[in-house]
Amino acid sequence: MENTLLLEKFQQYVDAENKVEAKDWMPEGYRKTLIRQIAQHAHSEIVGMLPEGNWITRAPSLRRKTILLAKVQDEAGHGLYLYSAAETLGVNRDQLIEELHSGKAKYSSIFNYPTLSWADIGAIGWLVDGAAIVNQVSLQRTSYGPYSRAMIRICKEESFHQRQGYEIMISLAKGTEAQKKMAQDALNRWWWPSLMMFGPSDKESAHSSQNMAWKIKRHSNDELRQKFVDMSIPQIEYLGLTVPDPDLKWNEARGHYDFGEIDWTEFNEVVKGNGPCNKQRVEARRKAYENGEWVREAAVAYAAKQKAKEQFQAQQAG
Ligand code: BYC
Repeated sequence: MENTLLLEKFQQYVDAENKVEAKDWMPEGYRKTLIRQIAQHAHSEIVGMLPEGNWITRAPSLRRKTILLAKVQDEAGHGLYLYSAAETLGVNRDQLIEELHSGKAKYSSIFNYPTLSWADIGAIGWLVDGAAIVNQVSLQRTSYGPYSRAMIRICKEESFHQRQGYEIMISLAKGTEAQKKMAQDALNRWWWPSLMMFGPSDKESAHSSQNMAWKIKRHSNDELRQKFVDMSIPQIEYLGLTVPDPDLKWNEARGHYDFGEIDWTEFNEVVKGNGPCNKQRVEARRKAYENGEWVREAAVAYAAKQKAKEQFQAQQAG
């Protein structure tokens, strides 16, 4: 049982908009939920490299290829900052990776859908990174210092990702009839899964109320989802594409778009591991990890050699 006084003091500290740092006292629940969320976020960045990585060899021009390569590489970097942020909470990175490979750890549902055409790369940059930014801009103000600082850095890169995706969509939507069709097909397939990225509705969200009280989350899942819809509709109109939602309409009284019901059965199935690509994604990560064994061994051996060399030099000097 945690000391009530400590809990109250912690709450006051967070309420005053102070950042919690790694060495500060924190409630066990705060630590646990942060490890859960940051690890899921790190895994999402790493697994998220796969659907786009699938198109690096087939990008339609050298310019598109170099941009896509840089973007996928950025996602790896985001994963690494986030694993480091999780480690500040006392968890071991190998354990987190093992949980991803065993299927125990979650990662964003969005990465369990296939990339069937080049237009999907545009739709991912525009919608998936776009949804991620809406969520992550809000997380820049999260109460845990290392997570908040990682988010500030990540958001800068994500906004470039979003623009390059939208630029692909503009080229396709303003291109030939066949290209416009590809763009519409990509929007049709990525729209609903992008809305699902924000998580279950506020009524169903298990962690929201405690996480909002601790200021880990600054806005609810539904608030952020609404923001994303409101932001995306004018962008879709500019492209001359159609939103795949017959119930979408502007609500003057609310000052927001109303939109149709998300298929929560599909969302739950994908989160449970039964989406179109879940097995293939985890398998690809597991294989990549096994193939990288020699690199890890070499890095550890090199670090040990350097340390021994430094010790020897220090002895000589002393
Ligand atoms: N998919 O109580 P809730 C990127 C889980 S990657 C799967 O609302 P919470 C990019 C949730 O974890 C960006 N699972 O939870 C990379 C919880 O499960 P557990 C990824 C989901 O934490 C490459 C349960 O459902 N962004 O940018 O309060 C290329 C109940 O949910 C999902 C992040 O990870 C989902 N969509 O809120 C391109 C953002 N939604 O642990 C782009 C950081 C929910 O109880 N994470 N679940 O078993 C968050 O902000 C929050 O964790 C969430 C969920 C809003 C996602």
